[in-house]
Amino acid sequence: MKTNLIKEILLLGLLSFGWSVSFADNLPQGIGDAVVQKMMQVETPKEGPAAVSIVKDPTEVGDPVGNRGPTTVKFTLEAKEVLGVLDAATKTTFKYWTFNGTVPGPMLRARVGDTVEITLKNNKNSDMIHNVDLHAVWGQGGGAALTNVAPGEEKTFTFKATSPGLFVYHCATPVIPQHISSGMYGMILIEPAGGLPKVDKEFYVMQGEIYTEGEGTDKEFSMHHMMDEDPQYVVFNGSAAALAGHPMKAKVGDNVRIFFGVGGPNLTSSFHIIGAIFDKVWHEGSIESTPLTNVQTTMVPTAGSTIVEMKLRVPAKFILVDHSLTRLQKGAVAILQAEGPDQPELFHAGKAK
Ligand SMILES: [Cu+2]
Repeated sequence: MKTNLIKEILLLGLLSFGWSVSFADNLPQGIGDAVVQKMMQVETPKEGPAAVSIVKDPTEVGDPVGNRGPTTVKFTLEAKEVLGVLDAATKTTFKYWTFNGTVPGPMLRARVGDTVEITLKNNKNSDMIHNVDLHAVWGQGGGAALTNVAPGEEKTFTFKATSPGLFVYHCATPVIPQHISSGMYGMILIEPAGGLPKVDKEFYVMQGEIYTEGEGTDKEFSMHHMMDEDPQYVVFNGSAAALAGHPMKAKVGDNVRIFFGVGGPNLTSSFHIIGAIFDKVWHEGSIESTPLTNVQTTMVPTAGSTIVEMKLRVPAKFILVDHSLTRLQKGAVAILQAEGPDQPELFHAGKAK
């Protein structure tokens, strides 16, 4: 956020367009290395005396359902209000409202035909009432009315997973966009019969925007900016540039699947990975549809999702962005790092051989 770091990431991203070079390794000797090193240093979340990291580890994707039949599955979510690190580079904090202490909340996985029992607890230290609306639900409010919980309370409801897909869940307590913006969103994957095909790596990334005011480093929620749909931060997994400092790692040749969703509450994402092409896109998380193939950028609406897959063909630090790139400067950036031998038949410096 308005830091040299973000500017440098943006610069590198643009360099990789304009000069047709990879993110760092093919930059002039020393420049790329220095920037990456700086990025690693600066973006390591520094937990202050009170603020904690709320960043969801993108490798925590839940347990695949595999080939089992329908059963009953039970999930417990806990609403927790925590002072979190909003931007580690500037030591900025924000009072997040979360499911289970992270943004996004946990990725839940069930199978079509499952009976799904959802328990929502509200931590006794909370100030607010919370609830949960899951878009995978056929039922009033997606469960919101049945899960209104005051601090210290818990409530349970049960639904039938009728429809496969990747669905957003979020708090739906008024002012609803404030609860979402403050971090109360996540996704539930309803897998089709037989489960999803195995891939080498799966990742879980969600975009959201945060509306803040205040001159110091302790930012407060801004109703004014939210009503204007004018976010000060746009983030992947809750915190500015957090996933740039902690790359998602894979190897050249790996088939990678990303579960990407938008919590919002207001912005549609133009999801793109700089230096890569999506082999397959299940648009809007519609798992049983025929995927789009060979896609550069895919639109993901607020409270919507996408599933993308690609084989990582070359070593690179691939940069995940919302290609409305001003939002990169507001914090929406992540790195998918593929390690392995160079593939000069696909990509190399200099003239064609
Ligand atoms: Cu809430």
